This record gives sequence, structure tokens and C-alpha cells, in this order.
Amino acid sequence: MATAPHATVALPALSRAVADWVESVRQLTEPSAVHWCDGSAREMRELTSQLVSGGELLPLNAQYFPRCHLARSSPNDVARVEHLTFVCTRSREDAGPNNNWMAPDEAHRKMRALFSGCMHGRTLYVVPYCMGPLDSPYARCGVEITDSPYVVINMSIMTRIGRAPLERIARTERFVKGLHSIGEVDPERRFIMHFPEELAIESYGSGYGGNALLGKKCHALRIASWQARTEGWLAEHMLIVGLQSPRGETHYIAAAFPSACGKTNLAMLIPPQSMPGWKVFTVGDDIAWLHPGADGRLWAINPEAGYFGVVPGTNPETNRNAYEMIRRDTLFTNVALTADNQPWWEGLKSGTPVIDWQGRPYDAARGPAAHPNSRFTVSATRNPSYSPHAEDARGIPISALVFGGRRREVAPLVYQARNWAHGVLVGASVASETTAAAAGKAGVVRRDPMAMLPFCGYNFGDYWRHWLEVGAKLTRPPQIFHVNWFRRDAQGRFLWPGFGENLRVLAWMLERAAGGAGAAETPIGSVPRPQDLHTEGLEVRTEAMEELLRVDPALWRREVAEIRAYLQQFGTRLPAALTAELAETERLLP
Ligand code: GTP
Ligand code: SPV
Ligand code: MN
Repeated sequence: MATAPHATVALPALSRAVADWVESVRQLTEPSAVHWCDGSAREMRELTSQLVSGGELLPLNAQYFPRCHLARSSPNDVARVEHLTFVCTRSREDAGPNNNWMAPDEAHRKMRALFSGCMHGRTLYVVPYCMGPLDSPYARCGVEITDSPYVVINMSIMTRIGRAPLERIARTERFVKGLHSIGEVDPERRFIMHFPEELAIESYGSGYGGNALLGKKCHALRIASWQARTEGWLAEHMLIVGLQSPRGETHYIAAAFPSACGKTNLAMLIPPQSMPGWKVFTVGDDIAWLHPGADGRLWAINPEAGYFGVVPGTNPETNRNAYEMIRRDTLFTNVALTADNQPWWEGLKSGTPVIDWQGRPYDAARGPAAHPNSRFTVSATRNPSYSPHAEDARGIPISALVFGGRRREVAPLVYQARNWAHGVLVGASVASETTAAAAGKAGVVRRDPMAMLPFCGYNFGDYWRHWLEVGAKLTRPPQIFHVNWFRRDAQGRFLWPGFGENLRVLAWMLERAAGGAGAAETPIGSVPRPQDLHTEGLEVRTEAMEELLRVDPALWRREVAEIRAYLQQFGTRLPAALTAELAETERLLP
């Protein structure tokens, strides 16, 4: 009898801890089959054709969109559900006023009732995954159990799945346990529960990205932020981008903007023609894990391997990289279709929608053709600007950290914080209009500190303290900035052209970080004067530019009062340094 070669050791035999957990979930959920994912291309091809046969995936026009598919979700399941997302810590205070909280026992009981027998007639998929490059000491592993093949395909694009992560898990037998079932896809029976003290996630009743791809927001932000606090690093809702100047120097920036506020676009921007010699390299578009390095700098890895990006607004003018990237090997969710079966969305600027995102004949009276939160899932390797250092095990060093929001008024185009503690206050004060990425009304301004309101797995007061402590460890800390690409004029038009033109602002930041470039000192920080920015070839009227860079003392006094009221709800957990920085800003305001 021949002995099996190493590579064919059955997956369930690799890790005792994983196998035991899978068995206990099998007994609870009672699936008709169990499939351990090896992550091979063949496995994904087979799964895809199975879904195509079953009508759950529609192949798109193979001439213009080879190997692309469309998935349509239930109309009640199109976005994250923040009101159904909970952090279940032993102490309510540890979750903080920024999270919905439920006692762990109660949450487990509730979820057990939902999961009990929920996989009858379905296949249970075991998806071992690694967040971060497999050879990186900063990477972290988990296993998602799901009964949704759509989730499996997404996870295979968004993370590194299969045998290699399972082998890594087997070395320590430590992993994040993520249990997911789409259940009945009923908003009344839907919960996304996090148990940071147990490294566990339980998600029921939704197949949508952030609710169901558990490696992403649930693990890489909520659970990881908790772990990061105990281990001395940061898990952030940030893109990571490398900028090579015409002199040939490359510097990296990490930027936190709330959901659907421009991370993917900034991460892969195309330099304007009037800025020759600049090159842009994407490291990540949504999540950054930041570690203080032995050299006193802050180092970043992107825990993800793909992009789950907003489709509407993507076109060859706003972002040719993104537009080209999603023409092959891409999974679209909730977009519309043209007569010849090409995907269509608002802001595409060509083609005509014939079928809307719900599969009905398109009728403008019923709203947009593509859902405003329609998404693409695509491998990062498809990105024309993917950085050659994106998978470096130790990460890349960060020169500037940027916070930003979507605000029609108040926040200027860009300003630089006075120092790290002030920068933490600037991050903690981010306000932004809500978007279609989460269920609820869009366009409402709310505080979204560090763009982490929906994603921080613990009390914001403790989180800001942790930010201050990480800063104190850095002898060469990144400079901290705030941006707003979304200022509007009285007619509601954007004052700033955005997209590729944002490079002008990033270039100013890098010059500031290197100790050059001028600025006006204002009560809220350093703001460039028009002459401090690269404006050659920029088509913005002088008055618009002045408005974009204006700091209105009356508006800012009101803003300071609102920030103070917001921060006060964190009571004794609010670090005194933030209160002091806010008082300093107030003192500087005329
Ligand atoms: P998540 O994936 O939800 O975390 O979002 P994101 O921050 O990656 O947002 P994304 O880059 O996908 O942009 C969301 C929307 O904002 C899209 O419709 C873009 O077209 C639009 N957008 C992005 N950058 C800019 C900009 O600089 N100016 C303007 N006006 N719109 C922008
Ligand atoms: C976000 O909402 O910030 C996203 C999309 O990046 S999701 O993964 O669905 O949360
Ligand atoms: Mn996001």
C-alpha cells in the first residue's frame, strides 16, 4: 500500500482544535454535508459553476467581462446593519457607548437558538483563512464556517484561504472562530455578534459583505482592534498607498475615511497629467494593521488580499485603474444589466440599463438601476497599481496618517495636526455624512471617530488612550492630517474635483512630513495657502480655492462645542490629553 504524499493529508486531520470546533458546529447546525475548502483554483471554479447552474450567479458578457459574474442579494440584505451588530464583553463598559452591547451568555443563547438545525439540506463550508501575508509575523488566522457558497467565493478573493492558513493555525491551535449562516435572510432574525474575549464571531441572517465575510470587518477590525490593544498595535479602517515623487523617493500614507468616502479611490489614484513623474502604488484599500517598529517608525500591513469596493461612480475618468481592474475575474453584487448583459451602474457614463439590481425591467421611477451600495469583489493582483511591496512580511513604513470625512461644510480641504496628541483628537473628532454602506438614512452628519464607529471592538475612550500610548512609543511618528474632498458650494456642487487631483494634497503632506512646504498656522492646525499646493493645471476657481482652505472661526467654535459634548459621553475613560488639546484649539480661536 502506498503512503499518501504530504500534500494529501486530509484537511480535517491538520488541526485538532479546528476539527473539534467544526464537529461541534456540525452537531448544532445539522448540515447535509461538510466541505473543507482547500482554496485551489479548481475548487473555486467548481463552486462557481455550481452556483451558475443553480441560478445564484449570472455569468456576464464574456466578450467584455470575461469570467465575471453577477450576484443579486435579497432586497432586504444590501448593507451592513449597525443596529444589529453587537460587541459582547463581560463588562458593558468595555464595549463602550460606541457599541451595542449584550452579555456574552445571553448572546450565545440567542445565537444558539438561531443556529440550531439551521443548515438542514445545506452544505457546511469550512474556510480556514489568513489575514495578512502568510509569512508575516503580523498576520492572524481564523476559520469561517458558513453555509453560503457566495461567502466562500468572496472569502477566497478577499483573504488567503485553504490549506496553508490551516497549516499555520495547526502550529499554535489559536484562531478566530467565525460562525456564519445566511439563515432565512430575515432582518427580524439577523445578528452580528462579537466575543473579543473568546476570539469568536457569530453572524446569522445576512449574506452581505461586512456582515458575512467574517475575516473583514468582524475579525480584521472588531476582534483585531481588541487584540491590538492588548498587544501594542493598531487595527484601523485605513487604506495604504505608496507615492513615488518625481525625485524617485517613495513614501507611504495610511488614511481613514468612513465607509464609501473614498478609500479605494485614493488607494489607486491616477496622477493628473500636470503632475508628471509621480507614481502611485496601492498597498491596501480598506484595512491597515499598524505596528510600532524597532526603528521608531510605524509599519503597516494590509490584512486583506482583495477589494470589496463600491461600484457606483467608477468610470474611466474618475478612476481608470478601478475601471480596468473590474473588467475581468470580478464578482459583482447588486449592479444593473445592459441589453447585452454587461454590468451597469450610476456614474458609469456609458451604456444603458435594461434590468435593475433586483432583476426587474429598469424603471427610473423606482430609483437607481444599480443599488447605491452595489459592490465588486476582485483580487488585489488585478489592480494595475498594486504595490510590489504590498506583501512584504514586515510591512511598509508610514510617513503620514490621514483622517477624513464627507462634509459639505466646516472641514477645510486639508489641515495638519499640531502633534500626535492633537492628531488623535482630530481623528476622534471626525464627522461624516452617512452613506449607503450601512442600513439607515444616508446624508446625515454623525461623529465617526477614526472612521471606526462601526468597527472598534471596544470602548472609544480606551481606544484613544491606546492611540496616545502607541504614539508615545514612536520616535519617528507619522505626521497626522485631516482632509475633506466633499466640500460643496451653495448650489450643492463639489468645490474640489477630487479623485486623481487629490494627489496635490498628498504631495503637500509628504513635503510637510519632510519638513518643507509652507502653511498658514490656524487654530485647528496648519493649512496650506493656495501657493503652497501644486496647482499647475488644476481647474479650480480662485474663490473656490479660498473657500476650500478657509477656517471659519464662528463655525469652528460651534464645532468645538459639539466635539466636547460628544467626547464627554466617554466619561472617565476619556484621556485628559484629548480634553487638553480641545481646550487649546478653543483658546486659539478668536
Ligand atoms: P468602503 O469600501 O465602504 O470602506 O468605501 P471607500 O472609502 O473605499 O469608498 P470608495 O473609494 O469606494 O468611494 C465611495 C464613493 O465616493 C464612490 O462613489 C466614489 O466615486 C466617490 N469618491 C471617491 N473619491 C472621491 C473624491 O475624491 N471626490 C468625490 N467627489 N467623490 C469621490
Ligand atoms: C464598509 O462598509 O466600510 C466596507 C464594506 O468596506 S463592508 O465590507 O461590507 O463593510
Ligand atoms: Mn470599509
